[in-house]
Amino acid sequence: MSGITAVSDLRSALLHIVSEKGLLFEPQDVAPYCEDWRQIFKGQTLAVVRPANCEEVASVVRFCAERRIGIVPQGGNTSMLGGATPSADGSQIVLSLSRMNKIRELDAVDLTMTVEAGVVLKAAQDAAAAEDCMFPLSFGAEGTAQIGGIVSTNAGGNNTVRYGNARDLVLGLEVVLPDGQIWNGLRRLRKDNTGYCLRQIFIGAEGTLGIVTAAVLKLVPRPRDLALAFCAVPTVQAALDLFVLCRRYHSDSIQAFEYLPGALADLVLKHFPQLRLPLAQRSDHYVIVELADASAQAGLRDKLEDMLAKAMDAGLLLDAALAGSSAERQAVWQLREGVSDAQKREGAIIKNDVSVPVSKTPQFIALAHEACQRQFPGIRSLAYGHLGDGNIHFHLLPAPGADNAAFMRQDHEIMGVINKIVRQFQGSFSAEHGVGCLKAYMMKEWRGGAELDAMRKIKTALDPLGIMNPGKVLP
Ligand code: 2HG
Ligand code: ZN
Repeated sequence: MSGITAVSDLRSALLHIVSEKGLLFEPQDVAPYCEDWRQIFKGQTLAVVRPANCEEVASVVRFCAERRIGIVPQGGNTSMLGGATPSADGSQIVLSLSRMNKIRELDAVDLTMTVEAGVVLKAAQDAAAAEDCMFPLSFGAEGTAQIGGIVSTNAGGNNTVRYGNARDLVLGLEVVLPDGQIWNGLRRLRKDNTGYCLRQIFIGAEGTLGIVTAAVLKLVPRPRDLALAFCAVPTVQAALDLFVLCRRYHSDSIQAFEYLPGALADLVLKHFPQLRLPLAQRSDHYVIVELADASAQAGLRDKLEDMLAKAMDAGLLLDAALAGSSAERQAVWQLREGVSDAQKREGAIIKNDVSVPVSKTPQFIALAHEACQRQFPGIRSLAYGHLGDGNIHFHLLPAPGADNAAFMRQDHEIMGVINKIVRQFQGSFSAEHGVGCLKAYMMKEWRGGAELDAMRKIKTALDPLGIMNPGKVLP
């Protein structure tokens, strides 16, 4: 059989499973699914398959297992690491979950919500809010990222400091296994000690062990009182000390504690001139602190003001602006969440999403800045992120006037410099974005020996044919 006939046979077989609405193969239709949003990975695909339900996903998987075709699951395509991009040889299919976007159930007593994989995070948040609840996961790409991808990368974000990451917010899963069996683990139990905790194997597996088609998410009561301050602080150490102070007085209320260097705020304001710095004076270091409470009478604004006064007395604070309305609060979050897009507009960028023990963040940031300048003079380094989780996004931009392509070719070398320091603090090279294909080569060095061996055994046991998101996570 010729290659062309084989491909058209395959497409008609897939068409039989998912019908016309569920199959794309024209170059202009599949193009958006073949490139990541950062535009650093470009693949090709046999077809983009968009099943309407779990049974269709299972049939597609069974079909691909029979023919040994690699399957690349894809949600909102917001992976930072090429985790959802097909390979360049065009031998794989992209399995998009975006048509599976139903909210199946929401129970305000159980504080649970059962959603399909293609539900966009923002839609899940809105559905929870409509029932006076909150789904607390929140990050810049929430208008695009989908639950399946979020679960599969164990996404974190701005509220992890209080509510944990995806792993902590999932009670149950529905997964199509690599042999096409459907595992219905959509239990919404707070306690369930029946053997291995299977769902946790799929959370963060980036689609290499099976396809998450639905999840039971944990909700919390919707906060009725919120207080947010945008603060200027003298140093990163002061930012950390402010976090510790805040935790001492308000450990139950801290919902977000974010660090932003002045240079990064400048960059966001450069690319989004409609945004405003909430303070009269520029600073080299900013912190966003947000408190939240389910009670409308929690008096959080006064509490936050008191705490900031203490911080000022202790020399930890230069200035602070408290959001006086929800519009002011949103404006601060727009500034924070504009960071990824502003960096993309700026041009080439090498990203490190690392974590170290919270106490070590100032030291880590200082050492990493120094090492970068020493080894790549003129390079621009920007460290920011979820200080309350010890999760720092340490990003590198080329020196002004440098050649972008040549800079990007140095990515392994540059990431190596940062990661050497991360190791000094027993940190992780991936805190919340996953491994994808971009960082799979690091797994051997960081998770070698018994740990990688166990991971490989799990992979081989569940996916002996190696058809699930090949080339991702494991080297
Ligand atoms: C954030 O914290 C996200 O804003 C994205 O994790 C970070 O653009 C990035 O790499
Ligand atoms: Zn982040």
